[in-house]
Amino acid sequence: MKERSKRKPPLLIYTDGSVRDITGETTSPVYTFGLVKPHAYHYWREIMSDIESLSRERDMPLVVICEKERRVTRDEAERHYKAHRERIFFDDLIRTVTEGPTRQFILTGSDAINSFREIVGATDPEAAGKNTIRGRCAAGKYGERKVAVQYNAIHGSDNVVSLIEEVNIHFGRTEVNPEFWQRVDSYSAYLQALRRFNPGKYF
Ligand code: RTP
Ligand code: MG
Repeated sequence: MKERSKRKPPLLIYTDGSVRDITGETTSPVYTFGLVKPHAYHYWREIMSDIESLSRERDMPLVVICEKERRVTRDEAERHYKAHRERIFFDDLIRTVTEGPTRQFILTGSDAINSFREIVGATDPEAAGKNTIRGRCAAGKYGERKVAVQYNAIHGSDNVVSLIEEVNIHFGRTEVNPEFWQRVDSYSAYLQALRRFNPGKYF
């Protein structure tokens, strides 16, 4: 008798960047990307430790698989934030993310993208929950708080499409393990196929 295929059902990537399995159940890659912004760089150790403890408290542990210090170039910042190119705050945003070193990292964990975004908190630190990185930023834990929303301490990929783009901007092939790139590249290839065969329907 023919052995049944043990392959998992295909995942579909939707226009909002979410990933769902064949049953429509939302799932998410096991990796995500984050970056401590220059104004909070001095406090990166506290921030990384808070990410670890906040994720454990929420019962969705996130573990760092790779991290480094790097000053983001203007070109990298513009590609990273290209979705905001037409926004009035774009120049300020590029300036604040390039004005000093950043701490960049890749996390792994179940539903990593969404879990991490939960810990990061709302874009405006004043609106972020107390037990989030941005909420703690508003409370002055990571240095003096500045009024502009650009000073929100941290970035986190918000969906699988931005994850693919961002890790390709910020990390080289030899900087992260092959399993990671294998996963990222398979999502990437799948997205390209979707775009080719279903123009307009998917990313
Ligand atoms: P991020 O990409 O940095 O993780 O932030 P986010 O997803 O929470 O927010 P997003 O809408 O992607 O905005 C990107 C960054 O732009 C700055 N921003 N300024 N002045 C404003 O109204 C404004 N809105 C957004 C913030 O630095 C935000 O992190
Ligand atoms: Mg964003």
